[in-house]
Amino acid sequence: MIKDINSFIQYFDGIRRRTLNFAKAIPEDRIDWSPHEDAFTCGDILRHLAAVETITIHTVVHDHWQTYPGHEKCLAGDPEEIIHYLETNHVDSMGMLRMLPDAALDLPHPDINGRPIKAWRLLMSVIEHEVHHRSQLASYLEMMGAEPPQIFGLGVDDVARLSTKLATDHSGSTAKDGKL
Ligand code: NI
Repeated sequence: MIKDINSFIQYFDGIRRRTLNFAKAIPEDRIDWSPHEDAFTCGDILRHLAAVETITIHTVVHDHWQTYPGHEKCLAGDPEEIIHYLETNHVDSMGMLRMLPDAALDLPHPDINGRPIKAWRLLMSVIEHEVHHRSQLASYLEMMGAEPPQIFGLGVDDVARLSTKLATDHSGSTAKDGKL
């Protein structure tokens, strides 16, 4: 459970920074690429993230939903514009959110189906939504033959090597201390 607004904003800032790393990995001439004609393009995915952030944070701040602003190319077309669009939407949304007291996290608001949901859960749904679409973008990058970034700068080989080192260090120290 999220207990204060600033912790959420810091958490979301990290999530968004990593989303932008994926956005920057899209080759410039593939921004309108999609795996089939009914699917989101890369650009659509990124504009959709900005749209969902905007309307959900608006709901948490103002207790009612705005109309979905769309994800069409006319909103931001080339990669640089799209990144700017995401960044400015995020700054505006987090600016509004920062005005709320921490106690607002426990207040109920309507979810997108009109059922009550606490603000902190609505905020976490923005994160889950973003991670879902970031993974979609990673799949797109693989499909088009581009290299998706490592999420925390680590490949699976690094995780295996580092975890082995920590596991070994840990077993050494517990044996020395005589504790489990
Ligand atoms: Ni979505």
